[in-house]
Amino acid sequence: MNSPYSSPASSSAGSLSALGWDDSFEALFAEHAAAGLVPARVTRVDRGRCDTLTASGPVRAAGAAVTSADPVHSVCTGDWAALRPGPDPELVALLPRRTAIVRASADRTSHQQVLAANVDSVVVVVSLAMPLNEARIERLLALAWDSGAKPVVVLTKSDTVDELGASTASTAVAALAPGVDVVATSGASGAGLDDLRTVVAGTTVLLGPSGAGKSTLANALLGRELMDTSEVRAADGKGRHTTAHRELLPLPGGGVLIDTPGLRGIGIQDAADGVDRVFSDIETYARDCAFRDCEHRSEPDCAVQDAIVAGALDVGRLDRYRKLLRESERAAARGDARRSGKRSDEKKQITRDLRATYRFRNRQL
Ligand SMILES: Nc1nc2c(ncn2[C@@H]2O[C@H](COP(=O)(O)OP(=O)(O)OP(=O)(O)O)[C@@H](O)[C@H]2O)c(=O)[nH]1
Ligand SMILES: [Mg+2]
Ligand SMILES: [Zn+2]
Repeated sequence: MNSPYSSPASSSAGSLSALGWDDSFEALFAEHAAAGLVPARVTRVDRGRCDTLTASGPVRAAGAAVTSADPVHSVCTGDWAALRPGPDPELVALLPRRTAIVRASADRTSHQQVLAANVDSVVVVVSLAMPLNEARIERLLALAWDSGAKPVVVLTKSDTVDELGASTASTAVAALAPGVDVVATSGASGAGLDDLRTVVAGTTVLLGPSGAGKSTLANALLGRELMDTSEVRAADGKGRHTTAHRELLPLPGGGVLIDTPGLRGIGIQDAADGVDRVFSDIETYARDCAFRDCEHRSEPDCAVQDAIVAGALDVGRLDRYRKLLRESERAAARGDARRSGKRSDEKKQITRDLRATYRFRNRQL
């Protein structure tokens, strides 16, 4: 990979704000500043070492002090950290995360994994060259909503379908994503990139399966070939997991982009709020059901079943909603059981993280 950091930072406050630093982070940092530490945004974590960007340029630092047995409390791409400068730079603390994209870890234990921290926009990347996978899009949107960031769906590879194909896919995806912008782009031709730039801001993360075109889109937005890409497999159109690390890269017009490795499975953690946002169309119908606790199965005067009969709602979507809610509830129960057996200082940390998240959400409402 080429170095994305060809020009050293000039004025420190200016360069930090292009990376997402603001007054509220500054206030949280006061204690660290008084201790002689400097703010650093984590761009990549690799076996305990962290690449960061600071006001005076890139710094590679030790991350042992910000790595914990529970992955949710370990340093992650997008974190703001307090860095002790010097010949052996070290990250000594993490600022509370404003948003965090958290999935259930792949092994389905009660552990969770943070995919990216302090994200403002989550781009769910969907390839137009592959059949639509509704369940995957809904899962990614649930993670995105639950993080507190703004979700956007990008349909990539628009050059591989005709106009009718693109508009049919857009309509189908819009029905899965109430309240979410859906933008068609082509990393190959550059089509749609300006539309995308108008709907994302700040820190933007690209999420999606391998081969969807995340890194190609990243390069198009960066205006440089910074991320490696490779052909999908001819046999089944799946990607080759080319991107192996989450990587934060500054965008030319300000703001930053986080490219991520292709997601294999997307386990939902305790994300009931996010799930409800994704399926807000069903929630809206449900308000007109005769019974407040209607399960939308065979109850009389069920507005959700009426919508299915009228062709306004796909029965598959109702099934997927139920499945995600169940998964979220099970994850919540596992998390409760695990947490109740943990040391109290860790509980306090979790509460602090949640409080920070909810403060941000309330500000957004
Ligand atoms: N025709 C066309 N091909 C594209 C477009 N975007 C990506 N591709 C191709 O799709 C393949 C996969 O693209 P990548 O950008 O590597 O996909 P990725 O999502 O980063 O995949 P992983 O890193 O494995 O997760 C490459 O061969 C790209 O050239 C596009 O807009 N149009
Ligand atoms: Mg990639
Ligand atoms: Zn009902």
